[in-house]
Amino acid sequence: SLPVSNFARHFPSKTSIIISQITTKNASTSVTVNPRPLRCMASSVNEIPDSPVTTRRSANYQPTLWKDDYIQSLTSEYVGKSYTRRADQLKAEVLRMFHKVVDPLEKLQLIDVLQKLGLSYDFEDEVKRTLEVIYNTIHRGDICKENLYATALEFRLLRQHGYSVPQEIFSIFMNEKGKFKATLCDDTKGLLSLFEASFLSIDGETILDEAREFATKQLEEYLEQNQNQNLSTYVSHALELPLHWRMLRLEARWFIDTYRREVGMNSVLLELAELDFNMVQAVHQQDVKQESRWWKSTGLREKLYVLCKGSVDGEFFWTVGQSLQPHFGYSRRMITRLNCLITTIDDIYDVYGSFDELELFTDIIERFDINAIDRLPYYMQICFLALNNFVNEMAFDILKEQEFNVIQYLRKAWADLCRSYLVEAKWYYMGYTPTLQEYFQNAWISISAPVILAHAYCFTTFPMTKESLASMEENTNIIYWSSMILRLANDLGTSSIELKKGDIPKSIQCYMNETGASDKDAREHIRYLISEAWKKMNKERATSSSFSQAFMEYAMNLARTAQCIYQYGDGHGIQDRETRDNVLSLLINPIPLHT
Ligand code: 0FV
Ligand code: MN
Ligand code: MN
Ligand code: MN
Ligand code: MN
Repeated sequence: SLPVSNFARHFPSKTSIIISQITTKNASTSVTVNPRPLRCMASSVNEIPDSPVTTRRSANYQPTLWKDDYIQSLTSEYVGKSYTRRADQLKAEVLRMFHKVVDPLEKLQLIDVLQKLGLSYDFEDEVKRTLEVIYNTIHRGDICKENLYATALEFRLLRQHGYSVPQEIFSIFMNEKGKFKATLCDDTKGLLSLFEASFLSIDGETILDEAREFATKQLEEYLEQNQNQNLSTYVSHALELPLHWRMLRLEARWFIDTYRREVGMNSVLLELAELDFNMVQAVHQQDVKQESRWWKSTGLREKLYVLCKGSVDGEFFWTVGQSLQPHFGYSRRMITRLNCLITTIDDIYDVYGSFDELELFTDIIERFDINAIDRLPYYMQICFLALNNFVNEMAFDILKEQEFNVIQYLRKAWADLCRSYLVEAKWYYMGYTPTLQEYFQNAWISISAPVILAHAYCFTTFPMTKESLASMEENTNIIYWSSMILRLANDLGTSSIELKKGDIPKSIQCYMNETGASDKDAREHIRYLISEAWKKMNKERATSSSFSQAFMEYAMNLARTAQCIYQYGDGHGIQDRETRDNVLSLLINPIPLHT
């Protein structure tokens, strides 16, 4: 653990070290450096340290893409009776389809398309009933026979919906040596289906490991040889990120465009998907407008004199990844606030605050001691009160709705987060490179997912009781694995920039330091850890019964959102072109209707 006494010798409290010029280390060279420069001026706590003359570091984020004025100007025509009426007509038609289709494979395909179009939440009952029937007849083998595509589709959908289907369902496609048969190499559609199915594995399922390896290799070869085939669009999309790891709403936006061009597509499904997407977008726009107003009213951005990451459109993008259904407006709005607060406080610990300030802030957060806030610098007072108001408001709403008080539970989650932030700040000032294991012990908390999921738990658990809180505190596996994926994906996307700006070594650098691996190999290792973490998460979902389905979906969606946001780098802090396009297509631009 941390040699605190050693640390204290380097940095006695109430030091006044002024370092005006921060030297930046080149991230790709050595990462183990001895005591690092202070990141800003530490000042005695009685001064007002946030006056503009104080030399503080700023994270130098680009100005937020869209200011509040712009967000307030968003409008959508997709509100009102005429659209709801048309959507209801189309839904009725889809329901009739469910009854008309008798072939089990066709039913599975219908469910698959509905899910990819982002529509399945409207047909939960039909999907459930259909899969129940299919599950009960699975042993008859009348769906799949020797059809790899159908077997894998069935496997994926059943597992996704919580049915236990053994991996041995794929044995018939393997030879005596336990390898997939060479005759499958030309069945690209089947291989694609097998590839997607393999991501529902839990650890120890070697047939599925084999399946993923085999399918990946064959699909990569297919792509090399067939650039312009219709199927290659799907293959390259899958190889980029499997369906099980994708952010649902972004996938829907992509799939609608792809499906439109497909021969034999169903125009009823397409029209409903386009209409529904736009109508849900209109609901999301209202949420983001409301929360942008809230964010502006806290004044946090102006008070910090820095461009911190918090931009409501970006935070809301996270939110949509986690909670997309139109009727979850309250949780979406609160989670957006939560994201803004997390991002701001993370930046305070990472770059903005002096170490003395951070220690004090952590101490006050641990007790949520409202009486002590006069000891904080002004910008931290604002921040603490904004956080306090938020936590109180949420706890109040839950107390009112559920007659149960969660305030201590939420406060504890924040205290844990800030304590983990402080550990990283200490490491930073010590120039300390932890072992990978030591890093993870802290980093799964400092990524903030446990705080997010603590709040989400309150939205998704009915009734909220002493027992439900206890079972949450006993069984933290799903939270742990979801957090780990967020952390690992974040490190892949952000650590190079973070190191240049001055930050602690993240998982990639800890691993390099420990093993002597190259940056490339370390990243490969981190991606491997992500896929292992998914297996653990799949297992939790399959075996733990104490959580609501909604909560587990939430935990998985958080991981998915992270993987999409950090796919091309730091899509959160930097807002690269991909992120900009994603925000535009999810929140701003409706799908042009073709009817
Ligand atoms: C901070 O990213 C940040 F915004 C996080 C943790 C993403 C998840 C948060 C929300 C959904 C708002 P950054 O890379 O700065 O995090 P670390 O922990 O590396 O400082
Ligand atoms: Mn709908
Ligand atoms: Mn950070
Ligand atoms: Mn941080
Ligand atoms: Mn990071």
